[in-house]
Amino acid sequence: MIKRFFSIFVVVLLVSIGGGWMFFGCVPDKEIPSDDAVQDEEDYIVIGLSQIGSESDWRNANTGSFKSVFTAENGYYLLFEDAQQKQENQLKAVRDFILQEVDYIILDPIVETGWDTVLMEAKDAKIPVILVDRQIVVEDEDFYTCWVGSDFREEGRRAGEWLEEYLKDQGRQGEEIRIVTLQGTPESSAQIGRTMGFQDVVSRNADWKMLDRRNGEFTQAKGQEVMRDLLRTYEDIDVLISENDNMTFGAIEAIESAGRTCGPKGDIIVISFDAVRAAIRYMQKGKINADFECNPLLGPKVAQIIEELEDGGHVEKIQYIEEQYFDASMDLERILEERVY
Ligand code: GZL
Repeated sequence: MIKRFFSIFVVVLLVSIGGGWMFFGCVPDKEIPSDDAVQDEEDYIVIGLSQIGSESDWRNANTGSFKSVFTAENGYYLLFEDAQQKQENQLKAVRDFILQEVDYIILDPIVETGWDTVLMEAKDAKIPVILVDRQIVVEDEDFYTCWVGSDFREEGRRAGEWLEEYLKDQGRQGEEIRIVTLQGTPESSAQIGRTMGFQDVVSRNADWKMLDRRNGEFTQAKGQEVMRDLLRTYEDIDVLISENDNMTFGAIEAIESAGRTCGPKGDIIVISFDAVRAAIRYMQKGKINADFECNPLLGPKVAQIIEELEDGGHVEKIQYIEEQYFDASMDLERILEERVY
């Protein structure tokens, strides 16, 4: 505890003396209570949060959800580390948190593998690890206390089932349907689950042809670049499956630059994932047919879990967050009014 208090004190001292350091990025992004708020670190539950990056609107909403909950006013001291989409930065962050003897580690693992050693170190240090959003594959499930997030495979299945119904309504049953997919970060559980879930439905539709699946890295720039190449490679694409909205935004730019059209009145059906506000606006403009929500607002649920653990309670190992989907037939203006991200 002394070591941790000293390190926290040093960080607060550095920030208060060398405020200018913040402008040069010398001090990592840490939620530091104001001086008068930092009485005794025992007053706070110290959280180390390793976040993947800031690659998408979804990710920023996810980060915002944690930062809005883990505040000094709510009794938390948050150490936040942005890994810039690199697993090695997450491994370093977790080890830093262990050295600082945080009370809890929250980890959003960029990919599913490569976590056993660092999680064993956290377990040896008796620091509970709560996994959020993406999932991992480890040799010992005791390496983490619980996981909170989305059922990615179910998201993919729902998208496939929606397309089945849509094609039926359009009178296109039995027609050959040529599909391409923009995938998210390879080996991330979001990519694996969405791809597998949609494939579950493809495999029962003999007329559906999956022409290609390419990595769009969950970013708008890569999504546009890859979609441009797919349009040059395949003449008559009927459906785009895009595993997050930011890739979809890039793909729509590529489709329109190629003189093609998309959405309910276009020649390419666009199905996306995340359902951020900007995507609902694209849907209002008639450019996206359907969007499958991936709820980023995990902060309150994780805080509830920590409170249960603080009270010595038991928590479920796997905790799915509620999700829905949206399509162009719905009252999108009302939906936009209700959505917070
Ligand atoms: C899914 C999350 C994915 C989002 C992308 O839970 O991990 O990462 O779908 C984000 O927008 O980049």
